[in-house]
Amino acid sequence: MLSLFFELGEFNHSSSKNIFTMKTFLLIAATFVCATVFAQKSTTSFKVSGNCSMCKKHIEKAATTGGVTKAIWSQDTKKLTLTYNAAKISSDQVQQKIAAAGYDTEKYRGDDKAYSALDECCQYDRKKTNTKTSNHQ
Ligand SMILES: [Cu+2]
Repeated sequence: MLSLFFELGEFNHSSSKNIFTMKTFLLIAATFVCATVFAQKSTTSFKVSGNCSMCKKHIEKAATTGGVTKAIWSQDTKKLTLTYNAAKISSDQVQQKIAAAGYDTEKYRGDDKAYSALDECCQYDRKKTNTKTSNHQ
C-alpha cells in the first residue's frame, strides 16, 4: 500500500501536475480514513425477549446508545442485530442497557421493576426459572 502511494506520487510528479498529486494524496488519505472507520464497525446479534411492535420500539431505543449506529429487533426471530463501534461500547454493555429497560437478553435478566412497568401486551413470557413471577402459572 505504501509502495503504491510512492509510485502514484512519482508518476504525478513526473507529469508535473501538482494538482493531481494533491488529488491522489487526498484520495489515498480518504481510503485510509474509511478503512479505519470500517475496522471499528462491528456487527453482532443476540436474542432479546419481547412481544409486539411496542417492544420493538422499547428494545431498539434502549439499544441505541453511544457507540451504537444501528439496532434492529425482529419480532419474528426475537433477534436484535446490532451495528456498533467496538472501541466505544461492547455487546455486553448494550445488553445491560436493554435489561435495564425490562427486557431479558441472552446474558442479562431484565430489570423486574422496569418489566412490571411495561404495557400489558409487552409483558412477554419470562423464563420459567424465575420463581418470583411463576406463582400465577
Ligand atoms: Cu410489546
